[in-house]
Amino acid sequence: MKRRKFLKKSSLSTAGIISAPILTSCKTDSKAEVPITPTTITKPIVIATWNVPNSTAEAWKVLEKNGSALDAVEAGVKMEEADVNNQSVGKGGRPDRDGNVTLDACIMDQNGNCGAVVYMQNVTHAVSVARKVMEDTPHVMLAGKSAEKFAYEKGFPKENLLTEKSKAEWLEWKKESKYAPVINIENHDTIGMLAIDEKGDISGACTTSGMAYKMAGRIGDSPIIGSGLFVDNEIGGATATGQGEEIVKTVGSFLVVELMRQGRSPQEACEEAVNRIIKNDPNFKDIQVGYIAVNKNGETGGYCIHPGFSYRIFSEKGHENNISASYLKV
Ligand code: SD4
Repeated sequence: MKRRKFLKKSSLSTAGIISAPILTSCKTDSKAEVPITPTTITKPIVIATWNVPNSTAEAWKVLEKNGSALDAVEAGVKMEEADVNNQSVGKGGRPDRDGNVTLDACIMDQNGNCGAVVYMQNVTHAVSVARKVMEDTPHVMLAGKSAEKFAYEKGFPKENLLTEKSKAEWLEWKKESKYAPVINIENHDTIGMLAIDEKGDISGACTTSGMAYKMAGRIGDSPIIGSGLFVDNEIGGATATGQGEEIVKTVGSFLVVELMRQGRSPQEACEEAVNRIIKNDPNFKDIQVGYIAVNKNGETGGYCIHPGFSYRIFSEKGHENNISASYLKV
C-alpha cells in the first residue's frame, strides 16, 4: 500500500469513521480461516503476539481449570522462553553484538503489581524471575548481574543460552557488523501475552532477548511497564512487539489501555498507538511495531506498521479452536 493510502486508512479508522470491528478483515493463517468477530469472544481468553500455538494452549490449560490469569500468562510465555527455535526469546535467543544473550521480561497482575528483569544473562525463564521480583521483593525491576544473582538465590539454574545456531548466525553477522533490524525476522518473535481468567481478572507478561545484535546493555520496551506491557483490571491490557525504542518513546501499551479507557475499541486503540509512532518518525517504513489488546469484555484488537505480524487468540465461546490471525494493514 502507498503511504498516503495507508495514512488515510489509519486516520479514518482513528476518527471512528470505520466503526465496524476491523478485526473482521483480519487475514487468518491457513490453519484457521475463521473471521474474528470480537463481540462473540468472552472470558476466559488469552491473546499473544505472533503465532505461538504452544504458548496459548499452555496458558489455556491453566485458564480452563479456573486458574489465574497470572499463572496462565507465566506458563504460556515460558513455552517460548524454553523453545530454542524461537530466536527472539529466552534460550536460543539471538545475542547482542558482543555475543551475549541478554533477556528482558516483565509481568503484571490484576492488582497493578508488576515485576521485571532487564539485561539478565544465563537464566532461561526471565518471566518467572520477574514474577519473583514482583512477589518476593519490595522492588519492580532488577538488572543484569544482580537480577541473575537473585535468580540463583531463588533456585533458577544457570544455563548457557547461546545455541550453536544463534552463535553461528552472530559470527556471520560480525563479518559486516551492520546493525539493521530486520522486519518480521521470522514468524516467531518477542512474546507478549494477555489473559482474562474465569473470575474476570486480567494479567499480562512480556519476554524477549531483545533486538538481535543490539549494543551491549541495550534494553528495549519489553520489560518496561507501560511500554511493552500494561494491564488495568478496570479496562483491559495491551502488549507490544517490534522496535522497542519506538514503543518506549510513545509509552505504547499504556497508551493503548488509556485510549480504551476513553472509549476506543481495542482495535482502534492499537491503531492510534501505531499512528503516534509513524507521525513522529519519518523513517517508519524501516521499522516494525505491533500491538495487541484486549478489553474487559473480551474484545480484542491488533495492529502493526508492516504486514507480517500475527497474533493468536484462544478462547472458548465462539471459538472452539485456536485461531491464529494476522492483521495486515496493506
Ligand atoms: C525489543 N520489542 O527489545 C523488543 C524486540 C521485539 O520482536 O519485539 N522483537 O525492542
